[in-house]
Amino acid sequence: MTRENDPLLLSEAIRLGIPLDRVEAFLAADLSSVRSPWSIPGMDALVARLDVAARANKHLLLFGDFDTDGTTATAVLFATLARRVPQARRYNPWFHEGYGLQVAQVERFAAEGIEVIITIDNGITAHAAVERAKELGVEPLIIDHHLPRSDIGAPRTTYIDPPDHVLSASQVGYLAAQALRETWWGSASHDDCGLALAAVGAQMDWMPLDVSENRGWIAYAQSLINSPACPPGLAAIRRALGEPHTSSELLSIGAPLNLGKRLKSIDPNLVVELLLPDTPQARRDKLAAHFVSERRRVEELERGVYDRVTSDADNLPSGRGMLIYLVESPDDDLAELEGPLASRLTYATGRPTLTLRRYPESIAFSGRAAGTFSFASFISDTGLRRVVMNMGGHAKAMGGAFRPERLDDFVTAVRAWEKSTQGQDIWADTTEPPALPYDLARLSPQVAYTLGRTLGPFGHRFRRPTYRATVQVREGVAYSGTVIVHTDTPLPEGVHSVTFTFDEVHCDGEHVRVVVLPH
Ligand SMILES: [Mn+2]
Repeated sequence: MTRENDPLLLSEAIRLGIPLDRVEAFLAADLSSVRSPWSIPGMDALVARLDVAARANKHLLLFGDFDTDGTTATAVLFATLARRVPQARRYNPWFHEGYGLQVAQVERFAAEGIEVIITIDNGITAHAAVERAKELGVEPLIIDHHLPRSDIGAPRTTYIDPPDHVLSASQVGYLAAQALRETWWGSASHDDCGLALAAVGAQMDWMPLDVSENRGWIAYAQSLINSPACPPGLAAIRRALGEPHTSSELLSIGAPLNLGKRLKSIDPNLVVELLLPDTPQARRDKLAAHFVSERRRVEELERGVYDRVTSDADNLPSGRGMLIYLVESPDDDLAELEGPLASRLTYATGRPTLTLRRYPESIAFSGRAAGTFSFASFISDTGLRRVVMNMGGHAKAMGGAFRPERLDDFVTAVRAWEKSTQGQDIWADTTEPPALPYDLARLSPQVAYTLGRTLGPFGHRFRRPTYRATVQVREGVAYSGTVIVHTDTPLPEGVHSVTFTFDEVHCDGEHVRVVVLPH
């Protein structure tokens, strides 16, 4: 049976709104889908400014972020910058410093003799820091993937921020590095190590998988990571995890690289060190072992919170509107709980979710959404901007903070924004979807894998659908036809009609293991 004739795939394609003549391309995306760096507006100007800086031997500093996207982006771009400008420095802020380039940091770097600051995975909303840099004679260059403010636009300096907003910072950083390699050494070809690191950032940063560029990029990276060409930093993480290969998504590798965001005690600069090409093997293994054991500690600490939130979610009325959830942290070393919890609540309810958490000086919020929903108008809303200290992000994931005494004002502003957007397309598919009868027995590995990646944890572009299937449990193993189904709660022996959503799909090309969340 060809892919186009697979009835399951056809029905999915129709449901997802993919034209039938694009179904094959939908499944078969490869590296040829990756855009040319020069197609990104502003790339010429950015590369020209970096070239001038390199020729003048300027002191450059690459300023990243503490999350996986920020650390992989920094590692990818810094490897190229440092090859041409040996005195180049890098800095990824600790979680406690807050997100994005700030005035005080600019002043510190200027005093240390830095002449050019290149931001990556931040900067497009750092207007004050950019202005301060210019006052101090430091040139700010911005490489970002977040949405600029719709009211005041991008800061007044050289920047790239692809306007389609479907790439992670690590991918944009990779493309900038590719343009620089071509300019400095005449090589326009791909760099496998950079592609693989950038793909991990893309998966961890919720980049949409209905975009063939991302599927092609990630599928290629997946095969690289399971080959001897695996970047050494990722190979070290895999050794520490005890995983001989990565079964499907890049998430098990990506999570330990996110520790700068998940634990207050982790320095994200060490994560970048792990990923850089010149780090000695023994040092790499030591860092990887540390990150993997700390990651396990995070999982342990968070388990209680997740259980509570999940059981709360069962009782949350589904319906329209933004879900606002205030979470308590069980441990002071835990940094960002808000984002992962918002993701879970979005999956559980289908509603765009804001998770709030109290810190001593502020209440932080993190937003996640699926389906047609976009945070674009939320991020730029004047009423909300009057209440928050900072706010930024992209269509499906965003964050910010406000002063603790403004909690009521914040909720009021959210509801006012919600009212002002009533009837808009963004709310179209945030209600509970109907359950589809889904014959898993007919699920070919290729189709399962594609659907799992498109609809699963990081395919949030689509509303996660609910499925019904018959599952048979024999000797403790659950099957639906030839597909092994792994559920969070074991099912008793016998035949069951299960309603579920995809959580993960693992596929080695022949066998499929579906991890489902019973609905
Ligand atoms: Mn980031």
